[in-house]
Amino acid sequence: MSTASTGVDTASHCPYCALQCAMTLTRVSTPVDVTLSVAGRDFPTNRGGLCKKGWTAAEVLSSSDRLTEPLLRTEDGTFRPASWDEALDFVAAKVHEIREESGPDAVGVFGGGGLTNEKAYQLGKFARLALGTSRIDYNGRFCMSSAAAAGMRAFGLDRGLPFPLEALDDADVILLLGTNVAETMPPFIGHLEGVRSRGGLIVVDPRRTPTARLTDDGAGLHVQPAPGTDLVLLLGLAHVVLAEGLADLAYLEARTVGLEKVRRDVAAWWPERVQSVTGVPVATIRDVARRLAAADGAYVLTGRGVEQHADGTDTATSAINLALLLGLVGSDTSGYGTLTGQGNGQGGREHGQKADQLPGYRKITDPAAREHVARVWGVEPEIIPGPGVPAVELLGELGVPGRIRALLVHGSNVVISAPDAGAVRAGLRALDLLVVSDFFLSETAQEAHVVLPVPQWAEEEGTMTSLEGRVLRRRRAIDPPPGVRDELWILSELARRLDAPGRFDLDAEAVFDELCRATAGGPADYSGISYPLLDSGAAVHWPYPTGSTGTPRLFRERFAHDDGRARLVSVRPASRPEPAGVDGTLTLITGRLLEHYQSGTQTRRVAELAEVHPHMEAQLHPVAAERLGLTDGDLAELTSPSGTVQALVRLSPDIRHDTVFLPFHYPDLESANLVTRSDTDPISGMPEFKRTVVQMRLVQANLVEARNA
Ligand SMILES: Nc1nc2c(c(=O)[nH]1)N[C@H]1C(S)=C(S)[C@@H](COP(=O)(O)OP(=O)(O)OC[C@H]3O[C@@H](n4cnc5c(=O)[nH]c(N)nc54)[C@H](O)[C@@H]3O)O[C@H]1N2
Ligand SMILES: Nc1nc2c(c(=O)[nH]1)N[C@H]1C(S)=C(S)[C@@H](COP(=O)(O)OP(=O)(O)OC[C@H]3O[C@@H](n4cnc5c(=O)[nH]c(N)nc54)[C@H](O)[C@@H]3O)O[C@H]1N2
Ligand code: SF4
Ligand SMILES: [Mo]
Repeated sequence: MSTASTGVDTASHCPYCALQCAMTLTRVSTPVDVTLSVAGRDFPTNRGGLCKKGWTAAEVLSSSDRLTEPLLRTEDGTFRPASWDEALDFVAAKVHEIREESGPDAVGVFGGGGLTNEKAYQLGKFARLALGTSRIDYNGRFCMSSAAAAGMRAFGLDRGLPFPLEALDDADVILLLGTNVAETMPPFIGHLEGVRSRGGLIVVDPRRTPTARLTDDGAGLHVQPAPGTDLVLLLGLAHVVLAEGLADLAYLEARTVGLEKVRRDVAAWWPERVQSVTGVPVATIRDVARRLAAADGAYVLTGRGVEQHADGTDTATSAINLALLLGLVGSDTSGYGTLTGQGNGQGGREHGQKADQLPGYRKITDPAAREHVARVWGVEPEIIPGPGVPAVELLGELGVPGRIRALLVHGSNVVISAPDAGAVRAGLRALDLLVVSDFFLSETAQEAHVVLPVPQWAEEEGTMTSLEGRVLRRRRAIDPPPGVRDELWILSELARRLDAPGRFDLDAEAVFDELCRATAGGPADYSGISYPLLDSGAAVHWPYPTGSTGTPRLFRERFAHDDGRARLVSVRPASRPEPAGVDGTLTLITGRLLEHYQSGTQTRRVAELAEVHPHMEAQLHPVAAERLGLTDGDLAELTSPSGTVQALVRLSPDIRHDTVFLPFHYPDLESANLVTRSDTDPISGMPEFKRTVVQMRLVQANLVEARNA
């Protein structure tokens, strides 16, 4: 492990989202300590820009409540500090006992899309070899799973953006479906300036978000459908494209299969019918379809707003179908993509922390994949377990007799971020062993029997794969606090104590080299990549087989299916539960605020970010508020069959009358996931985060005034 030296600038990337803005980290030494300062660094994605979270990221390193020693739960329910040996011996003994009594699947692993490629890879290997469990999945299931499943079935490959972000600069039309990039990836909007100047930005969101407002003054169009109706809207757009002869028939003939079935599906969705379901006017539906078809360069991009639904895979599929009908995918000037969310949401879904997956985006059920990976791991293929279950199902098995008795969590705060969070917390409490590795006592760590303190982003080496499939170096710029140990070390020490077969290297570069070998020949092939290549500054986009120069643009000549063709997949709207609006109910949608990241473990600890929205606020239209007898500043509660959550009422004309919005970044009574349900998409396992029917009622009038008085 190298020791950071004073006065040296380190080139790295932001710890948070998948835009992975480039940063320069500079060590600042004072008589009492050494800290880092952050500056934006010129890079094709962020062009020197950072958002507030990036600017303040270094503060989280020196936060006073960093964990610096392992914690063990005592008989009376509190924590006491322990040595690493004691903590790891305890975990290994308990895991061993549970495995002996209940079999290897009684021990589960929950990973995260924020982990480096090296850690994600090692976690998957650890689960299969050291624990022998099939029960591993990760928070990317809550994030990218629907778009990934849709991409796999349409193109045979899932890379969020199959083109570099800079390509958007020259677009004439960009259709943004369910994403609020102005708050979730602020420097991204630099890439929308060109399309706005040409009047071609189209934003589809039930809320008039800061992103939707970028369409004002002739820059484009904001389309405001009822939540959860995007599938129908997209069928309507495809209907107009086919009915008006706007489809690229030569492209469809040469590069796709499945047109006839999709033609039949969309025939039933004429614009008037689509308007009655979505609320989007017929003229707008026709206008959007015609603009997309007429553009020289057109892009269709999806975000969580359309993907986090029980029909998220089909909705993403219908966005892909639209892009294929228009001949956009694989062109040099147009495209389709999904905006990956977490810092390593892309790499995190390639290297084996997913229940059904081996490194290189290989299928765990594929005998050839098992054979290849087993060879790299130095084991027999038979000892690699089969597929496990997706995240929500895995969390549903916690503490259930005959199912999961122990869980290891690396890089997720499920007590806040999983759907039906009350039930998840109860599941964690029913476990015989919960081990959480984190750098803070997150709400999930608070439930643990053992907490293991790990370094943060600027204290360790590794790689991340950004939203454009570009592999980036994360570099160590400062030493971690004494007492913390990195996850490669933790996994290696546990593997040793559990007598695991195979090697568990401590050094990130050695793990990366092994990862590259494990991915050779797989869909996400990293075999030609190395730390020296990344350190040279080369733009490295996977697939990057040995001897190649990488693939900034995918699908130019062929798609990844055996016949080289993309699939138009037939999708039909399922019959859905009654929409909100009856009996005074509202549709709750959940999402993000600019200032907070995910479960808020990190950003709630930065004063400058926390003070902007100290409490959860429910965005509500004045018309809905009047109907419910609520006004601005009231404390209200929202209730669903899952539970109840409290929020301050914030009146806003920027949301539909039938809809209420909550951010999910807060703990305790303000945790939005207390009311979301654990229903999932049958294909991807994605929870329905963006469509919960709720009742809303007053708890206390004028709380804000009362607080300020
Ligand atoms: N500030 C901040 N930035 C982040 C994150 C963060 O936590 N905070 N997290 C990162 C991660 S992991 C992710 S996944 C991304 C997510 O990035 P986004 O997808 O941009 O984020 P969300 O706020 O979840 O949802 C986007 C929009 O979807 C809309 N929406 C809700 N329901 C529907 C619907 O039915 N149809 C349509 N068309 N729209 C709908 C919401 O109103 C919201 O404005 O952000 C990344 N960046
Ligand atoms: N209602 C609702 N719920 C949602 C969503 C929504 O839109 N609405 N969005 C979903 C989405 S898209 C996502 S991605 C999830 C994210 O939700 P979570 O999975 O909870 O993500 P984070 O808050 O990033 O949690 C990361 C935790 O790991 C810690 N951590 C960070 N880096 C590391 C590391 O390298 N190692 C270890 N061991 N720990 C680390 C952090 O301190 C934090 O406690 O939330 C999902 N939940
Ligand atoms: S946009 Fe994302 S990567 Fe860039 S500074 Fe903000 S949080 Fe970090
Ligand atoms: Mo995400």
